[in-house]
Amino acid sequence: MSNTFGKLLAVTTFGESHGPAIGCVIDGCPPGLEISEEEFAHDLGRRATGRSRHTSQRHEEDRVEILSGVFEGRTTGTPIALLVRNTDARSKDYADIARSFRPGHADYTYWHKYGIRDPRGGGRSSARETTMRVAAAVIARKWLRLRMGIEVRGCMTQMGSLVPRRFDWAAVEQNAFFWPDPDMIGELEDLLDAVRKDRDSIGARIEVVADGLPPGLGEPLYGKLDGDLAAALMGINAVKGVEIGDGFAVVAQRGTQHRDEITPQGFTSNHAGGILGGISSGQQLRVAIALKPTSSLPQPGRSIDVDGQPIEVVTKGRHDPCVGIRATPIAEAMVALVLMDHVLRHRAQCGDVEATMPRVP
Ligand code: EPS
Repeated sequence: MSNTFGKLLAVTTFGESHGPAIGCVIDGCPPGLEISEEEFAHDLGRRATGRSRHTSQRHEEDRVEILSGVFEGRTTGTPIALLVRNTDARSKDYADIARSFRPGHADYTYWHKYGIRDPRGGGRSSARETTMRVAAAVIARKWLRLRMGIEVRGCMTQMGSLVPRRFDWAAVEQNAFFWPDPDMIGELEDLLDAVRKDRDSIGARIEVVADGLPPGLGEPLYGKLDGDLAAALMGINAVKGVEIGDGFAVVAQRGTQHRDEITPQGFTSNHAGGILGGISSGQQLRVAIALKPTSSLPQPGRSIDVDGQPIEVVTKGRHDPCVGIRATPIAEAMVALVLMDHVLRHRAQCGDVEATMPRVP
């Protein structure tokens, strides 16, 4: 089973939602980066359950313990192991679905593939695993910021049919949805209250940008930056679509409209999303993901049990009416981890290449 991603910065996660703990091992982090357990709290809190009434009400402290790879507050270049203990699992909620399959959930395919599963909280398929991606990315984001001047940030840009009417980055961290239009928070709350009242769920779109990238990250064929970003983002639970730059809107565009013309003063537009031929152009990186509505629903749905008999499934427990609400820090994390991996890969092969042309701003 593939539980590791990245080449030179390789992150392996382990653990189940209702097991004693979840954790990760980060291999390849350069030595000398200052890091403390306290620095994980902010980003883990942004992703955590139970921090607003609009997400799952499971209350986890999500406190990171550093088990290895850090000495006297600095990374040593050896594997960094991080652990988060599970403290608020309520496994009895899952007793009824241990031998049946939630429609729209990985329960069904997992059972076909492995013939066994830990049904408690979704086991390994649970979004709880993303805690460790966000934890690993705390290190990647700090390294990218300090060593490269690269900043990664994201926000939600659609929930159901609601889209922001204006865009203010300063508003994003001020509300539970990571929403850039501060005047619309009431509308989002009303929508979610209605969805919850209907015992239903709803999808969302998240956008992530990265500023400060140098040109040259990524490779032309099998190591494309956009290919690795797409795989990393598609690897987040509930993601059904990934867009780079203008994404699927390119279908309706003309070449003269889509191409980003270059002048000595810089690019005149950014339809490509900062990647040309799999390699970063030095422009802002722009990606987006589509998250499906949560499949764990309190409303009965038709399914079968492990003997193939028809049944009605009702999911109990403390589920998110919109998994997209907690997906912004997760998407940022995956982008940061891919970028750090690619910076290290670029340094390894092309670190001594001297550009013979000026970089456009
Ligand atoms: C999840 C179902 C819920 C969420 C969980 C993700 O699990 P439980 O029924 O155990 O409360 O709370 O999210 C987390 C615990 C987390 O930290 O993200 C699922 O099915 O993916």
